[in-house]
Amino acid sequence: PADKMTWWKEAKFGMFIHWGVYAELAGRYQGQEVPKFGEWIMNYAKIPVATYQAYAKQFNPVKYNADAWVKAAKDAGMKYIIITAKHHDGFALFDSKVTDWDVVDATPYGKDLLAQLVAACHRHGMKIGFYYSQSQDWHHPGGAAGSIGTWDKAPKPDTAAKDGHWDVAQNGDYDAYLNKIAVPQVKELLSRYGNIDVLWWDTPVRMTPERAVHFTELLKPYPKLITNNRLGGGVKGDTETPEQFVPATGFPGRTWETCMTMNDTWGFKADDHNWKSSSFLIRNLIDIVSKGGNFLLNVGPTAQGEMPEPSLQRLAEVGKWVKANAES
Ligand code: JFZ
Repeated sequence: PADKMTWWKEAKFGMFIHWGVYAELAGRYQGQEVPKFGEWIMNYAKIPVATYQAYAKQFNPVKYNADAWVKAAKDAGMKYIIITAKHHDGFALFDSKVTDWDVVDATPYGKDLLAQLVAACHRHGMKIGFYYSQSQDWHHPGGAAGSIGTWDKAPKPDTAAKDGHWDVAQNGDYDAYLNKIAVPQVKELLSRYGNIDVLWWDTPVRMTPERAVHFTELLKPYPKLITNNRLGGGVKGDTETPEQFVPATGFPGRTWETCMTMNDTWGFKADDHNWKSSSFLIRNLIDIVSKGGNFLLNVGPTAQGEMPEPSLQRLAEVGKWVKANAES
């Protein structure tokens, strides 16, 4: 329906959450800090699938409290949350029936993390969306087997890797991966938890119109679902997604959302202390909203299930400003 964007445009401010097994590594591998994004550590450090998988046995976020997360977002003035249901490492934060590479089957924690967050959002009137990495999956065979992929051009010479994969376990057929993992998982995500407001695709590598249609078919029963522009295969989606910057003039006539991290990583890194100031984040929010966009601000929780203290502090400070200046 034409008015499905109404709540989204009024929302203006949302929380991005990048969370998964990479939080257990916290940006370090074999005693070394691995540069750049924490959620990319498996790829950057060329960690074999089996080695990475073993970290899940330690992933036990017993301090996770979905109500507390929703409250932190709400107090910041945020109206929606987008959480990584599955990032590029292929690890599902929900109880997927098509793989054991998920929080219920592969970790001592053993409970569906998304179910708790969706329930808390529904309880507190917070909109909820799922980020889903449809094209990149470094765990499931075929999901990393890029021959024309653009995300990894530096394979290790001593493995069977082509660009895009570094472990023979990642060999396989991309279409088989899409059919066996990605498409069924998106179906699970949309059908299982009651109303889901947003589906946030990412890195549309090797997506063609023929492949994308398998996903767009799944969305048809959910006419109010909002999707971003990163499915690929020529699918426009509902929102533009400038990343880490505010477009000078916005995107006149289009709905758009700047996503940004508070430091230099999306997933938790113990060694990233390069936090943006609260006043910067507030000015950024004003800048974006004045140009008609939304601000999706990221938090990367720890493997114990807590939001880092510097993130909570910034959320509280931004919320104080919102409460005093921007809420009627
Ligand atoms: C992607 C992911 O690879 C990353 O881990 C994170 O989830 C982020 C939100 O999205 O990274 C991107 C995607 C798009 C651009 C840059 C990084 N871009 O358009 O410049």
